[in-house]
Amino acid sequence: MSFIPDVLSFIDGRKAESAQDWALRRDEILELLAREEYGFLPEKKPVRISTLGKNNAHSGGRGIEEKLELRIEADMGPFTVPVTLLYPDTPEKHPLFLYISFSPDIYQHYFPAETVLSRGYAVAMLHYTAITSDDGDMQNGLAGLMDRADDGSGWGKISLWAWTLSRALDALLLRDDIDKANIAVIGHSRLGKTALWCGANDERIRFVCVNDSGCSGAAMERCKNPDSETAEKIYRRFPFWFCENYQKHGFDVDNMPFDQHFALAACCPRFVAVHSASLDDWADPASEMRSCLNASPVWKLYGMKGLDEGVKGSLSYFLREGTHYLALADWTAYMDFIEAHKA
Ligand code: GTR
Repeated sequence: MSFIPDVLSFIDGRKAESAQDWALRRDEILELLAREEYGFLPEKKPVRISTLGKNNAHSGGRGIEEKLELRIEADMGPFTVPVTLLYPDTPEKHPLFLYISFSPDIYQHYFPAETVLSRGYAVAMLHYTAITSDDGDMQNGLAGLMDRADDGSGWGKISLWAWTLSRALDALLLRDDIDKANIAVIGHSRLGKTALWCGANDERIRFVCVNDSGCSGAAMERCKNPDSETAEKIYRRFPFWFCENYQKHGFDVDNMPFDQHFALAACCPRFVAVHSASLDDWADPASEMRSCLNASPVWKLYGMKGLDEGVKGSLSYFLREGTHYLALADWTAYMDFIEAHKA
């Protein structure tokens, strides 16, 4: 069993003992994860959003679908990203899911539109490769228009996708039909890693829904199931998801100054739901749960419950039967979690 870095211990050895201490320790953790794993997020940029079209009869008239265009003033010129906004055709403000999606189409197997609408939620969907391609082309899409540090700590693609979700939120929060206190972010697999990193950084997001995110997501990198993905394996196949500094850690996991429970803890004192699938050995459910347990002490500084005190904690873990997937059962459990902790 290798040494597990303590989420509460500052780099200088002091221990966070209060909510005030945690705010500082959280900054340290975000800096560490940015510099050593995902790469630093770009600075905030101005955005504008416009409506291109509207369908008032989504899901048999239950929902309204708006086709939006998010315009980001990137370092080297403007860039536009399509956003699909779906919301119930009812007068009250809607809690919002920021959903980073594998598909450009809102009609897709990972998204149960009618169920989500019937529970009163709005969903803003961004298609991840409309932001930048899922490969090592650092000139594609938005990536080609953003400055990037060349010292090994420049943003990887996960950081750029996560950052764009926050820019979409900048614009969406200006609408008066969104319940600003109840914003969630959700993503599956590589986009679960993205949702986690976005939620860790963006304090406007109250609920961080991390689906089957595995390696470099919710799963601890130390002591993994040998059949699962490790930092070394992921860096060999997908170096562009990360910053270059991550490579050295992949080959020396036992000595990394962090592990993935740091990313979960960085969401505290907000709310995190980690989901795994029982047959998803590659993501390693046991390591995803261990990470929740290791992050839990942080919530106690706020008088909140972590995972160790039951599923109604502010950090929750859910194991769905089945394979790697973002299922209706996952969405339902995320919405139950949100309803238990709504502002
Ligand atoms: C796999 C990758 C995982 C996971 C998955 C996905 O190939 O090894 O880390 O992200 O892709 O995103 O579907």
